[in-house]
Amino acid sequence: MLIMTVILLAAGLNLSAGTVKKASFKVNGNCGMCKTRIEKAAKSVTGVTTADWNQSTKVLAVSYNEAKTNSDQIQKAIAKVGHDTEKFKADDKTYNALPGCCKYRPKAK
Ligand SMILES: [Cu+2]
Repeated sequence: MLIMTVILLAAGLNLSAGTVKKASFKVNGNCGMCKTRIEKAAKSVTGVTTADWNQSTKVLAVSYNEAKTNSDQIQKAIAKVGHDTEKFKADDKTYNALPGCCKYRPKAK
């Protein structure tokens, strides 16, 4: 009986531990400050273990615990700090508050 309980417990723990998933998607930005901001926002999401934004390709590579978060949640967190991603746009107010060097959208005439 005790052994059964231990086995069930172990199986349960295994499920909740989840598996690590990797994803990469485009995130708009310009400079080193953007890189810091983007990676910080991604890593602030619970379950994200690594985040690396490539300044020349604009691609963010992340790895995260599938049981805790997903690609959409990470992209939303990044849009929230002012950076447009493949699926989510930053709101204009947040975007306009970014430092000049970080403004990646084409200027409206
Ligand atoms: Cu920047």
